[in-house]
Amino acid sequence: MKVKHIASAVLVAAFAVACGGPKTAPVEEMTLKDAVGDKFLIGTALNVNQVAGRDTNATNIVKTQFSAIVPENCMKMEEVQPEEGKFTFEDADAFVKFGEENGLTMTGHCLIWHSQCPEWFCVDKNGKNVTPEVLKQRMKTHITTVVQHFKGKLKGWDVVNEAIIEDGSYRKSKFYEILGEEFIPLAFQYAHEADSTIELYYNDYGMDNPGRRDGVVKLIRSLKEKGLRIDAVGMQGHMGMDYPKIEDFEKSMLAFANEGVKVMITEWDMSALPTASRTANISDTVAFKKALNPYPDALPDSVSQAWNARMKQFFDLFEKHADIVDRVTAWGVTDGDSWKNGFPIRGRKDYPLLFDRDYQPKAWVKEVIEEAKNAETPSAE
Ligand code: 9MR
Repeated sequence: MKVKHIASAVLVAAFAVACGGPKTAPVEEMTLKDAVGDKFLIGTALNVNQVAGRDTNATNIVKTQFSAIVPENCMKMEEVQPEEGKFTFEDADAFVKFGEENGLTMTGHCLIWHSQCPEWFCVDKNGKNVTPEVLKQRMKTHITTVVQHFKGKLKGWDVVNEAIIEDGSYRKSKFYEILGEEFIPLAFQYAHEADSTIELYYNDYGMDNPGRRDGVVKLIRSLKEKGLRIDAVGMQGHMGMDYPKIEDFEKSMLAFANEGVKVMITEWDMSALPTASRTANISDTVAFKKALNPYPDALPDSVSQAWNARMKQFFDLFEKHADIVDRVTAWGVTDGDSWKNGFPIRGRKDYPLLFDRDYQPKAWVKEVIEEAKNAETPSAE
């Protein structure tokens, strides 16, 4: 069942009407989470500055506009177990404290991922791959310790991140090299054994791709056939102005839901810059650099309008499928926080998030709030 978010502004309005107050509800204060209501959780990733309280403008946005949070980095493998047996939960604990103090639903990200995995994890002292038995033991210890540490605090975990590639086959990571396909069911099994109440998710990017879509569908089926728990698929929403196609993204949402899991739009951002390959050479020429970083001062109106329209189209898609979507999470609070400023080319200025560098909501966010206000405001007759 979905968590019912109480729309504070709507409550104020109802109170005013019940007390014989003005008929026009004081809905100016309506925020994004109020506007989304109980359709799905609306979340954001938090970075360590925000977790440490060093960016109060951003944390004020989080407290008022969002109903859910996920740690951008501080629960990843290399952060919580940098050396074997040495667990460090300081930042992650601060994240949880912030979430608890502000009544936010929290997701853990992530238990097993080939990236941001500490170097020691899959190799022995000589740098050789460990045996399957050793890797299983290390996975079990990591997952058990981390899941149990946060028991009762989080709603769910991204158990495995980014393990299927575009042709639907398995990424040839160290985990796959050593354990084969078995590493995924094992990770889900260990997580469930550590906390049988916690929701378990598989999370990946480029989910509009038909090959990856089929691969993930197969994965869900195989986990279910083994009797393992999987509650949702996280569809990372790293987008650009020319990808993904809405229809392809929608097809994947429906394909996953059809397998009996919920869908979460995780890591949502949309680059407003020209799509560049990560192999592009920034040192090429001044003209080349300018072409790839075309808006170092501000986004021109025409680009901003196109960007806002495309974000709104995707948001409308998520609302259209609110029956299968459990959460929509932006990958950062403001444009200045986004990893997209450094990827795939360092030093670009991008504009991919829901709030700008001045902590103001983007036009499409205001539009969503306006639409909700109009739907809630009693008519003035
Ligand atoms: O946003 C994260 C960035 O700060 C880190 O440097 C990066 C390291 O790989 O990870 C970023 O988040 C990633 C997420 O954990 C998994 N999906 C892709 C995200 C963007 O790279």
